[in-house]
Amino acid sequence: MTVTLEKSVEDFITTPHKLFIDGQWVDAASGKTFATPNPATGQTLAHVAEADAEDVDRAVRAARRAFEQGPWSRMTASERGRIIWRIGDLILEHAEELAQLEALDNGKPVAVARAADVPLAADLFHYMAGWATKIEGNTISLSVPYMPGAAFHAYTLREPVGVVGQIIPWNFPLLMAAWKLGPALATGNVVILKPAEQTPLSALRLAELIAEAGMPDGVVNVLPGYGETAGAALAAHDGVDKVAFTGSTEVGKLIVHAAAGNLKKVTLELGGKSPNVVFDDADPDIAIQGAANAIFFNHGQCCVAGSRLFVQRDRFDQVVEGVAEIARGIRLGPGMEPDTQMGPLVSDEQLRRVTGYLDSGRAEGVRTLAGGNRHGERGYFVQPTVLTDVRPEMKVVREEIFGPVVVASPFSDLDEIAAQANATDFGLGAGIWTRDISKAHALAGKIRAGTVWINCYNVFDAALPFGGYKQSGWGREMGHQALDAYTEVKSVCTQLQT
Ligand code: TXE
Repeated sequence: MTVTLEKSVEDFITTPHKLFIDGQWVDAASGKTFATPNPATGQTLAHVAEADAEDVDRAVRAARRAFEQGPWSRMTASERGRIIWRIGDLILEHAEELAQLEALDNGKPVAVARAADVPLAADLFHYMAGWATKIEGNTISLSVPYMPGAAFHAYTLREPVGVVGQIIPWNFPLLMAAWKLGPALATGNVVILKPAEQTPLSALRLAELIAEAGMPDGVVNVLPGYGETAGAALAAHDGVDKVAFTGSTEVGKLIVHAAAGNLKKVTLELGGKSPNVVFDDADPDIAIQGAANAIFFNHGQCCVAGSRLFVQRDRFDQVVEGVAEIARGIRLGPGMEPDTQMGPLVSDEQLRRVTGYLDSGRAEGVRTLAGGNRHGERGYFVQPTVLTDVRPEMKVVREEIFGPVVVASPFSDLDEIAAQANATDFGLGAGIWTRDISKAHALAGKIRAGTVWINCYNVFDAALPFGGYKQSGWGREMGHQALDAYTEVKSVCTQLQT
């Protein structure tokens, strides 16, 4: 049985998909389009206009006009906040349609998109709408040593950075668009958003909703296209003041190089190899379910996936076997089937990448407790996989796999596990499972990662900052911390003539 496709989804998929520039739907300057496949079947779902450097240039000019001369630049903060709030409302009004688009284009189960992606995206806009009226500077008292007796009135202003390029990945297409757009708009910036080439559809539908919410032309521009062309042009463009990127660490480094031309501001949310630590005093049932959820949620295609499972020695066999049992029982299928628990990976490329890691693990001598192979021959499915007998130098232990594959190792005590947890180039997330609060917080303090979950995992909230230490990135998304990356601080200093 398949979920009945909403009429609006059918209509949307079959209409031509163009670029959204300056409030208009336009063809790519080159006239080119690209196909976005349904990962459950490998068949083409839709053709989408393919942006290139020339389109990026057009969008940057439109965004600059909107920033400097358009109604957006004259709007009060509360008017801006109301539009952003309305975007959140429209996402909820079209929740089923957006969930189905995500399931079709990305492959995730529609139930997951309904429960997580869509409401989280709406929440993000609602949360950020509230911040629009709360962007404040400070007053500062000065005591300038070489100007004795002089009196000053000094204050800071928080101003938008300007034209922002945002490049997002395919694992949570709508939600990543929300994470990026929300804080940028709340602080008065204008945006050129490039969705991932694998999953452009929900961002295009979001652009329609943003226009319906009353957003002035040119404030949000959406340019589907490839990374090496449209993405690279956006990251390098001299008319762009800031670039915000979520994706691989490898491309993150290219973004930094590209941004150096005009020293645009850069924020990065990159890969991870997050440790998930189960102590022997943890409730085993809760920890087993938690460890499985940490790696298998979204098919392991989460930058924060709990992909390195560490279990204290006495409980190792029990916990790891428990996770393997869950893995063996997960129902794989197309995202649009209601009882699917895990869908396909997003693309043929990801299928090859993940199965390549499984081959490399086998060649290096790992033991496969569950899964270990591609599932079926149609679509991009991979079996949920649990690997043991791993060594720190193995590729499957060091590198981000970005699929439903966890490597499990035993540990003895807190000092040992802190060192093991930190033995990675990444620092995005971590999990700790224990009933001992002192131990939990002691370890939380030692782990070099942007988020530490205790007795839970994959808990996201618009108010909770998210981002990486080390090679997992620069800056934070969500929470009020996200606003810092989208504002410049201006100091204004007046000498009082008294
Ligand atoms: O990522 P890319 P890919 C990791 C994960 C995955 C691997 C490869 O390990 O297996 O990356 O995935 C755009 N200039 N993550 O190849 O290439 C691209 O079009 C500017 C972790 O899909 O980094 C897309 O919009 N932009 C991650 C975005 O970058 C470029 C989420 C991400 O694509 C570009 C996704 C370039 N030169 C993958 N090249 C996370 N942190 O959540 C590509 N892009």
